Amino acid sequence: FAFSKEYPEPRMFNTPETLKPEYDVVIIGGGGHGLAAAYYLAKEHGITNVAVLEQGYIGGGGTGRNTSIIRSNYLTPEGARFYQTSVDLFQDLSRDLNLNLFYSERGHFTLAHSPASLRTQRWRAEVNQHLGISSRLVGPEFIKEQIPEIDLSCGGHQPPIHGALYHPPGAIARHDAVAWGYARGASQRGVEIHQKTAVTDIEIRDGAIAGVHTDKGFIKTKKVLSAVAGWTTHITRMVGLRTPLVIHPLQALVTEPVKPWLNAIVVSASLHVYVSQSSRGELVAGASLDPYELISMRSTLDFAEGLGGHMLELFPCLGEAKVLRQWAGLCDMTPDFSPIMGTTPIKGFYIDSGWGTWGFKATPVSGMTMASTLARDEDHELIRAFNLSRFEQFDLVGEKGAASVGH
Ligand code: PYC
Repeated sequence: FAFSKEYPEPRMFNTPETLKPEYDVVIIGGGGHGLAAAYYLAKEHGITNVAVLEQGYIGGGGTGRNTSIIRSNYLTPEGARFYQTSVDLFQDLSRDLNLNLFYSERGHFTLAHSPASLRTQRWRAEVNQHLGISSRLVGPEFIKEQIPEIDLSCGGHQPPIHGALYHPPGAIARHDAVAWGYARGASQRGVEIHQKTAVTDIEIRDGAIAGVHTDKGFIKTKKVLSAVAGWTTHITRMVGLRTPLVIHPLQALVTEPVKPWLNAIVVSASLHVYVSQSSRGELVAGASLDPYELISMRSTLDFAEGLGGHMLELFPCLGEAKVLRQWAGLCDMTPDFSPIMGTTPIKGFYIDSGWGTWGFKATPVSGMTMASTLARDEDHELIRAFNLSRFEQFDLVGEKGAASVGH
């Protein structure tokens, strides 16, 4: 992907020094979701008088901290349709953004270590196939053929691998580049991106959004989108909205880079491991959520030890691999493992949250659907089921295809 003449300097995005007194839309959060919403607002709806406010730097939150897995093998019809639209958008995104996102289709294996788990994976495969999603049950021979380095006996320390749910379109991408690409595309269309700009309060008059207070002054606006993984409850308190969100850290690590050997994305819910090899050669891996509520991005030895042990049970060849770095991100967890998206009881206040452990893969579709929702002031049909109101209507979307969580 060469930079074309159409995309002259600056190489990535404009960084205006000062805020304007008024915008049509203010987006709080310069992660993938906020930037994607800004991009589609400008590209699809011609709404360009938009400010994205980011308290840190773009892509520095959940977008840059996830393990970059993209898949659509979910279990609810609402979730599967939504994430499949995201996979479709991702497949064309490098071309759309004119930036190489290193999108790489790898095939995604969810391992089953017991007959009971195999039954669950078969159920998932049936639901996926019914919804037109490429996904099937495979046996140990197929797994070994595709991933010769795997130890199907798990070293005898864990129940052996009985089979897996195989999802061929499962992919990874360079997550930072997704944020940069959306930022650049939005900026080229007139959106302003203000980093190091914190929102301190939100002004409501007569039940409608009137403006946003920031550490750089007040901005008038009638529409605000909150797209701030980990900080949603901080923002919703400013407008007096209650959500059922609780925040847990999720940790991850990468090893030193090694020659490419692991093609697939491998997930074992029983061993609390998911691992893939990045385009740089690092093994990118993670486990379950930390089991306590906490707003902190510290990482722990406990996590690295536990994950390291389980990775060796699956891949004994990693005995000499060194961990290069580890980190944590913040997850807004919902009780039903589906996101909270769309309009709210406050006129002009929109929410894109509850991204738990499933947010990166939804970046394009959340941007597209939230942009439509803001432009039309009506929930896009793909996100209707995810509206905050489902919690008072007892109409949850129990998503058992979510990863890194205990169901
Ligand atoms: O949804 O595939 C996923 C995932 C993997 C790690 C965290 N979430």
